[in-house]
Amino acid sequence: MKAQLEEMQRSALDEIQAVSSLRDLDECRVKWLGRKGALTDILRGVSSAPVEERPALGKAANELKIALTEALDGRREALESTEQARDAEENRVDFSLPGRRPRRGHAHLISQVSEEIIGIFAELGFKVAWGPDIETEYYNFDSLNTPAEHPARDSHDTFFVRPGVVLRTHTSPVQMRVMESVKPPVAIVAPGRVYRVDWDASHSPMFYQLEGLLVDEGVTFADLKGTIAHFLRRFFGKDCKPRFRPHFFPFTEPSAEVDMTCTVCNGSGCRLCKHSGWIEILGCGMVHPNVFRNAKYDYERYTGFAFGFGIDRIGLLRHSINTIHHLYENDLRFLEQF
Ligand code: 2NM
Repeated sequence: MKAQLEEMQRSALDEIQAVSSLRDLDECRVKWLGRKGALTDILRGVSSAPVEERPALGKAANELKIALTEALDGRREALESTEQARDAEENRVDFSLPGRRPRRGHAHLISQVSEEIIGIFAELGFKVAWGPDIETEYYNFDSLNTPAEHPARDSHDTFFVRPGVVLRTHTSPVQMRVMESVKPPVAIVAPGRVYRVDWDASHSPMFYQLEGLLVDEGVTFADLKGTIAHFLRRFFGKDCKPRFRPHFFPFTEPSAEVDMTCTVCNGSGCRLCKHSGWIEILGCGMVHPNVFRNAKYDYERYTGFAFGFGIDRIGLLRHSINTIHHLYENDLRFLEQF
């Protein structure tokens, strides 16, 4: 029996040393020390051995168990450290490699231009006001002195959501809503999307507009002219001059359209300005008393001016882009240039 134990120890130790992976080592442990393993068999045999041999046999079997356990643990440590070393080698990180640069995005041209315009008016004390894209006919037309039979209210020009509800055709309803909730003095700009049934080379059915409104005691057309002239010079450069032409809008009286000296030829005439030297840029006027009446403003006491223009159009002019559709096609080759 003793000889059998020694023989077993020899072959077990040989086997343990020969094992080359942690998984094989586990199998080896089960084979020798497991519940159905060789050593368990021997320990069971101890009880059936002659009484006088039992203590020595039991001791020898325990020593064998300790020896095998130590050998397995030692082998495990050795295998673990070589596997770690191999792993570290295979997955080595080269800290000298240059990092991967994240692709940096940027604001869309329209966002850039509107932020810049808002900034110029903010310097003059104008606050920004927002309102819903879906508006009632009352806020989009009636409250702004635009009568029921006005051609702009036709379904050929205005998107109707349902009777009495439209996609706003300008941001003036925002200003109407502000006047209803704030007493003068008021100085706001209302930027945002507007919608018109219009789709050709130079029109998109959705585009961006910015409208301004200033109401206080003693506001005159001279204040309007000065404000517009200042804005155009700040945005297009100090050589840019405005020209006011009489016009008509239902919500202002008097009203004007404003041209500015052509950004391409600086007034001498080119294709962009159709050889006139001027480019139409915005509409404006003194707020109509009927609009003030609808807002419950005292139109004997207060006067105000308002203006509006297309943000897209101004962005195109600034960058000499020829069609509005580039702005909405989301072609990165185009957008990345700004
Ligand atoms: C324009 C031209 C002229 C305008 C009028 C108002 C309001 F609400 F005060 F009546 N807001 N914006 C206005 C006036 C807009 O855009 C071409």
